Amino acid sequence: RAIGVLDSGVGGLTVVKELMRQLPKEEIIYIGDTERCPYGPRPHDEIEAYTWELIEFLLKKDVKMIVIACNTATAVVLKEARKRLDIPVIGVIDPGARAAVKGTRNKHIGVIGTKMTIESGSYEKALRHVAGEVDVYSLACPPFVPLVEAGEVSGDRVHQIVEETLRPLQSSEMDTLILGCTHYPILAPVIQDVVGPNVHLISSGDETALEVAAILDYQELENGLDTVPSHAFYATGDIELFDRLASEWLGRPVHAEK
Ligand code: DGN
Repeated sequence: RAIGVLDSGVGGLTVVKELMRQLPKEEIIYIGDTERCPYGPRPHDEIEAYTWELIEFLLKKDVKMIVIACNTATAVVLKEARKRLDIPVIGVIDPGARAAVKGTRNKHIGVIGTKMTIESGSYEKALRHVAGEVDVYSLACPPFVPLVEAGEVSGDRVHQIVEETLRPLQSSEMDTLILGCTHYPILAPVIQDVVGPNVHLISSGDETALEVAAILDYQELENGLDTVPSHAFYATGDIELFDRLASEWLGRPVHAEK
């Protein structure tokens, strides 16, 4: 049985990439709701309803575990999904917070994400839970997801938008910045350029994949793979655009189904 992964669009592929790297034997079924992306600015109830539709879709595919590879959906649905489903459900917020706490030296941590994620205060809660006293600087970055969904991730215009959006964090003392939206790692080179080399960027994919491996009790490969798992990708919007972005990001050809 496969691991089911969902996101509001292509952002969850940053988690998929880590899953493929750390758990190469596992088959993945991915659904990206590109048609209705972004979720971030939507009302709570709408995000909840849409996320449940994605979960139902994955359950019909008989997945053995669900990874909510979207911070926004994690903030809204994770708790309830854990209660209702009888398979493991993993979110990306706790893993992201853990990775940040491991990485920070001065305990000044920045968090960027969608409006919903930032307003939910989920990262503050998770960070304080793991680390006790920390200084947290949170900022919603609404322009970022549409850039990534459009495949516009480098160049002067993007640099300028990222710089303007991140300006409120300039005066902070953060040494670590959580990319609290799974779309943002795709913009990481530009974000790193803007915040400078002394700020350590955290993507939740790495730590999330570790958690998945622990739950599945995943055994490292000794002699490589006999058979390569066949992954399946689904998107609700433009398939050609999804295939292009997914193939580029994952470094292998992706042919999604509508
Ligand atoms: N990738 C989603 C997240 O991590 O929050 C957000 C994308 C969106 O719908 N705005």
